[in-house]
Amino acid sequence: MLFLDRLKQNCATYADKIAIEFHEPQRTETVTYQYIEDTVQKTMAYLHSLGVESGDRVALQLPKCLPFIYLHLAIMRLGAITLPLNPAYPEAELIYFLEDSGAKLFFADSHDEAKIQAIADKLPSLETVIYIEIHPDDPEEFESMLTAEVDNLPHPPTDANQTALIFYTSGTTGRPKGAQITHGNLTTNLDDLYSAWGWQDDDILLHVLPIFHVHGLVVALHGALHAGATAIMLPRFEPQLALDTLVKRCCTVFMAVPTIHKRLVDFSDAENYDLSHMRLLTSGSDRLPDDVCVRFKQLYGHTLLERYGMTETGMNLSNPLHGERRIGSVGMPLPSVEARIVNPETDEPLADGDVGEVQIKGAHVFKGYWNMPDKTAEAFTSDGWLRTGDMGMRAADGYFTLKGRSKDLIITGGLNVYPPEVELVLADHPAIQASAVIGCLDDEWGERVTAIIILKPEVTVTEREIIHFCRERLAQYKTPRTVIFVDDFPRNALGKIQKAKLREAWC
Ligand code: MLC
Repeated sequence: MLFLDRLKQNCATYADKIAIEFHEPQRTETVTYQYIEDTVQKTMAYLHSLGVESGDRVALQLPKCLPFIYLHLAIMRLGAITLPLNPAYPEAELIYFLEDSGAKLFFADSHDEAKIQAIADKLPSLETVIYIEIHPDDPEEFESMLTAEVDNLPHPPTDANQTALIFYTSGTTGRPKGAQITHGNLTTNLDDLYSAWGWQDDDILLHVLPIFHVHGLVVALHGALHAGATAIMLPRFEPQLALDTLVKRCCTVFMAVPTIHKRLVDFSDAENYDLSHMRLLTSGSDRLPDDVCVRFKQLYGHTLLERYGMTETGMNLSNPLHGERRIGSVGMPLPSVEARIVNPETDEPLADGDVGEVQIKGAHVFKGYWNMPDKTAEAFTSDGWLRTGDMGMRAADGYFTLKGRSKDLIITGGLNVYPPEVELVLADHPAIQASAVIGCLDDEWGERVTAIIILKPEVTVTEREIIHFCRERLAQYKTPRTVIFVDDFPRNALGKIQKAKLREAWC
């Protein structure tokens, strides 16, 4: 049964049960499964009246809020495609995502109206922008836009291969690519996680992640709705509020990235929180440092369950719910996932214990990048394995361990940054002759985006100016935190910059 059908069924089975409790500083909004079903139907009718049809891309650049969730579910149920966008994207990135996806309809935060109007002439494909006023103290605002007339709605998609979502991922060689996630991909992965993580309808998830990524939207929020469970949502992560809520609301499940777990173990009042009622705390989106895992266990009594996923696939590997959660390992393939380690040059499988590229196969793997057939072809081997770009090894007992990346990807606070995207921006700076962007290890963020720069002769420019230049063109998390000026780069015989040597010298 496709995820959307299962959700509809849950809305009937658990009609009066709380599906989502959305906590704002001023108030908490509580919605039942029946309310979700009713509001999604009304949102479908509203979108339909705006001309949204199957296959259309509808962009959402909204803060974490209930209207985002209603819109997203209604878009998918109309057979259209949700395009979730990080609210941190500045104009230049926004233009690219909207134009590349060909979105006709865009829901934006009313606070961004002036910014979006200023770039309207650069968005020829976009037909309609709807500004939503997100009033934490007036939740009716969005609902008042909806029509009560819900007759004759189109049938939900039945084709598992139909695209449900496009997530833009940072580009390995330049511009970001739109990964198309199908209804079948979502369903397979949710079914896998339901059994692997023992989701139950009496689970209460504490949701602190952003909802414009796979982790927060698909794994956490869809996961709870798919299980008929309750999601308690906080607009953003804040250690004390998260811990208070875990305890007061008797949450059973928590999902986060290593930067968040690090902040929890560093929290000064940690020993005053008893989390013994919880059953599952997971970590993903970046490598969990061993010491954070060990300290978490000492302070909170739980061994974090580390798992491995990516935007293009959802979740691939996971430590077991019962059984050994091996520190430093991302566990074993989920039930419907095939994983292997290969020589990245030849795609030949390697023996257990050898380090090579992790490759993945399964019905959860995305169908391709939006309008980029060449990039899609490059992403797969001739026999259909996805090249993850992550290096790893498999132990004889089946546990996988990640060992870095074959590409120069930087992960900061659980968010991916590909250096070429930042280098492209730096190349536009009039004072810069050449740049190399690397990730330097960082206690809090995992890695810190660092730009090593060669200036043109006889120009001067400060670190601050370079950071400001990038900040205007890139989301905050992609903007270099440190800028280092050098006279030359270490290069190999082919003239390629040796980033490993730069990391050794400057990180
Ligand atoms: C915020 N900042 C970041 C950042 N997030 N910088 C680098 N990397 C990040 N990820 C900036 C802010 O803009 C601010 O900049 C400064 O850091 C301090 O901000 P903050 O208020 O302390 O940050 P906060 O809002 O608390 O956010 C930190 C965080 C958040 C870790 C809670 O980044 C987060 O929720 N990350 C989760 C990301 C995620 O969901 N990833 C999943 C991807 S899916 P300034 O300049 O103003 O000081 C995926 C697949 C899978 O990877 O397997 O899951």
